[in-house]
Amino acid sequence: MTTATEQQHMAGPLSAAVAHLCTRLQPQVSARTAAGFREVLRRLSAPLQVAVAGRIKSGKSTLVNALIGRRVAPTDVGECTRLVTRYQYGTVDRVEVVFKDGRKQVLPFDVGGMIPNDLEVDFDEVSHLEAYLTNAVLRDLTVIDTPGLGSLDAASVKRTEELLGVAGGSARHRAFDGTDEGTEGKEDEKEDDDADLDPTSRNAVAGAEAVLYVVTQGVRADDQQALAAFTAATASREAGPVNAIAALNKADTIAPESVQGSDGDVWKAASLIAEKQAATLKPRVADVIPVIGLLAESAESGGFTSADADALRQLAALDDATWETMLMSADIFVSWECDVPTGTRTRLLEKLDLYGIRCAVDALRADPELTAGALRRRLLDASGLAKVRGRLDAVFRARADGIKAAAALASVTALAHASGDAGERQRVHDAIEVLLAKPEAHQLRLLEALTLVTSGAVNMPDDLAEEVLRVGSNADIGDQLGMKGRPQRELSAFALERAGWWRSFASFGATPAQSRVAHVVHRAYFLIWQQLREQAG
Ligand SMILES: Nc1nc2c(ncn2[C@@H]2O[C@H](COP(=O)(O)OP(=O)(O)O)[C@@H](O)[C@H]2O)c(=O)[nH]1
Ligand SMILES: [Mg+2]
Repeated sequence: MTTATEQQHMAGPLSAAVAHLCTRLQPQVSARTAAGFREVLRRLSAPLQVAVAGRIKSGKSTLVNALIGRRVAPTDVGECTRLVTRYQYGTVDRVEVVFKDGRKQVLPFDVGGMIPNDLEVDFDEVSHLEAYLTNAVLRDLTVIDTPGLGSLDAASVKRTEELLGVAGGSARHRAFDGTDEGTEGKEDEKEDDDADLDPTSRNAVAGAEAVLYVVTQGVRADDQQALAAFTAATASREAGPVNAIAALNKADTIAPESVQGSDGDVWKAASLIAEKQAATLKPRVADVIPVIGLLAESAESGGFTSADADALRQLAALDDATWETMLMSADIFVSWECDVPTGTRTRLLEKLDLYGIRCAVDALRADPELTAGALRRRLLDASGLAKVRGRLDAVFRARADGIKAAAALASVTALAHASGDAGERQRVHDAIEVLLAKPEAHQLRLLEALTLVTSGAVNMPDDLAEEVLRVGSNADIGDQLGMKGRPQRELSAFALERAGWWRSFASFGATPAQSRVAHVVHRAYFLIWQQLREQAG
């Protein structure tokens, strides 16, 4: 199983420290646990795994195509939309079907360069698809397309849950507290002691490390259910504002007149709805970003052609009355008497939908000289994709090291738990404690404390929870202290003051669970203070 991604370096010092721990522990644990550690090591050196999750038909695959910059994921119906597909970097474009028994079979792309919509294999035997693409975006991000939790098809839901590590994956949550209650996973123990991973262990290491939730405006009952199920599932793991962001997709389909304060503007309406959703999802998701996945896909993946631009130019020449009538609905747009062939109009609708078509024609009317390339860039701007990319960079890429290291440590603990050997469990626990006591690994403890608080596992008064969130989810000291741009001396004094406050809170007035978090926050402030002092020379 050698892939190009394996040669990649660790995301950073935290990942390297956890990798070192795995390597050191390997000779001291059972063959089965050691096999799990090998898998953890492999994952540590691979790019961050981001799952795109959400209700079926929310536009997940469309967004995946937009992000990768290539129309490769099948959208709408078809067998493959019911499968988990992992898009990762490779030196040659290739798709593999991975069967449940571990067998693999190379799958040709279809004529359009997409993953074929229907597999000519026994669908029930299929575990998932692996797509290797040469796209640069995938060098430090593996994107995982999921069928969606709101799907009515039980098998698709199961596949998604397995990927996210929901099924039986709760052991990961105990990563740092070292408590010892779970015994799940025992049923697999009687099997032979070969190096293969049992399902429990596989589950413990297989989950995605970060999540992009895709939501849409129309919140139906099953939509909310899917989100609730998903949030519950990920809350018991490491998901939190550090590794979960949300996109409000299909912003173009929002009727602005139904949103108070939108002034009839689609983007304003979308932003207002996104804000509301952010309040609902808070604090698990830091931000909800409106986006038009379809426009982004067409503009980014070569779907929008110069022939499309020519057709739009023709439409831009229509008189206002005709044009406004045609834009009233998709049906009218296609059926209205007009020189642009019906087939061409249908194609434009598929690629841009009415909102995108209106955008393009407005742009062409304002500037008839606009080239096809410039028009494509306008559409990309109108899609809002840049903001999603920016957030992915800020939230995931920049913190890949901490996220990956935390997920790996959680897996290591889960593996030791699943072994059912108390001695082994203790050895692993002790080794993790030694690692976490080092100042350079404190970031990991802080991430865990943050997750405990934001998931509600440890209750904190709102203002304190917000402070933990601020300190734990920012990389820059100014941001951590909420005092960006202030003089060093002020930062230093504040860090010291808060360090003292959290220490006394840990000793007096806190519950035992709060106290554990408080100690971590105290130390975080102390380390910040120390760092500021070193910087000051
Ligand atoms: N109007 C509009 N349609 C979209 C948008 N994003 C996706 N779609 C359409 O929604 C349908 C479902 O998209 P798909 O990506 O297959 O959803 P998935 O099931 O979540 O993967 C497809 O017909 C897409 O073209 C969008 O931003 N605007
Ligand atoms: Mg899909």
